[in-house]
Amino acid sequence: MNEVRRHPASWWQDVLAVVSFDGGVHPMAAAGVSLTDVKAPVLGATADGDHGTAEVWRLAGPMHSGQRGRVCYRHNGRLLFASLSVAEAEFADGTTAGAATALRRATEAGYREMFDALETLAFPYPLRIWNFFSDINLAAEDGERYWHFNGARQDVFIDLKRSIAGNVPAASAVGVATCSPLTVYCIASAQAPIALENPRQCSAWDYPAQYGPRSPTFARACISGDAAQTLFISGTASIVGHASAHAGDQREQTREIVRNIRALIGAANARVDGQRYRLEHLHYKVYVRQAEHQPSIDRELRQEVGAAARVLYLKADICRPDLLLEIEAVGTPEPL
Ligand code: 3EB
Repeated sequence: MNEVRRHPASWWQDVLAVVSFDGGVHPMAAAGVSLTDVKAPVLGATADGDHGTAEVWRLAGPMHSGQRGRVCYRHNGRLLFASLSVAEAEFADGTTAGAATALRRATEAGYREMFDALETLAFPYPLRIWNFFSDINLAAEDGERYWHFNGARQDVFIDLKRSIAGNVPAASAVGVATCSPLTVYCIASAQAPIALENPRQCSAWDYPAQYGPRSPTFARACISGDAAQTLFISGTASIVGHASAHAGDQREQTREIVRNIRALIGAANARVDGQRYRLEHLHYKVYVRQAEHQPSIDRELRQEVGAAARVLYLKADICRPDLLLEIEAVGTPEPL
């Protein structure tokens, strides 16, 4: 973050968003850019002069910032970044059995506010949504907390007459430390994206009921509908078909994930002219369940993506207990 602080005001004009994962003190609100803070410890980051350990999105400014209820947003007329945090405690009804009910209510409130802001601001299409909440694998009231999150998220999509299969946003949903609020942030557009699925995987909206009574609502990847054709790859796990693969083996899971990401890059390249997205040129974020696995995951990943690729490692829980890591990616196409 020290690197981020050094920039002049002109640099900040082109900053759409900063997401901090290290929990440090960041006196950058002065620059007019609100900071999204996620309580996921950084386990490693590629040395990068501009970004350090934060996630920084830069686009051509000028930017416009504001707040609507809990939602902080900033946009350049083409893309909008929006984020919010909701404390589950706000929705607890006083009984301990409320553990899942409070998460459901917080998720519903958060998603309603988020979509309301996107529609009012005329960026109705979320391209990519990031979700963080605590104790994702914990059993609570007939099912894991992730299942409750899925139910509440899908309820809001249905209620707002949004599609729950096919044209859905790319996403990730991972677990952070106990007592952290639900934090959701997204990148949204005025133009519909091209949603992509992975031929090696069952679509998440078609998962069988063994993974929860309500399916997760996300696409495996999408390409922004504007001229930039930015590729957003959702959190990608070691899942083939609908089944988790290589339980207990983080190296094999990493290799399976790279096969999934290669398949998604293939699907993306089939939708643009030429082989324009390349594994070596994407920016990666890796969620690692057990910190001690990071070095071996990094070795496996580097063999595939190369030493130069930008990779940020965060400690977070993955939504199925048998999954040890999940990898997301973003990239722009090579010039023709
Ligand atoms: C999976 O493929 C792994 O619930 O939004 C990946 C991406 C996963 C997004 C979500 C979950 C989500 O099912 C988990």
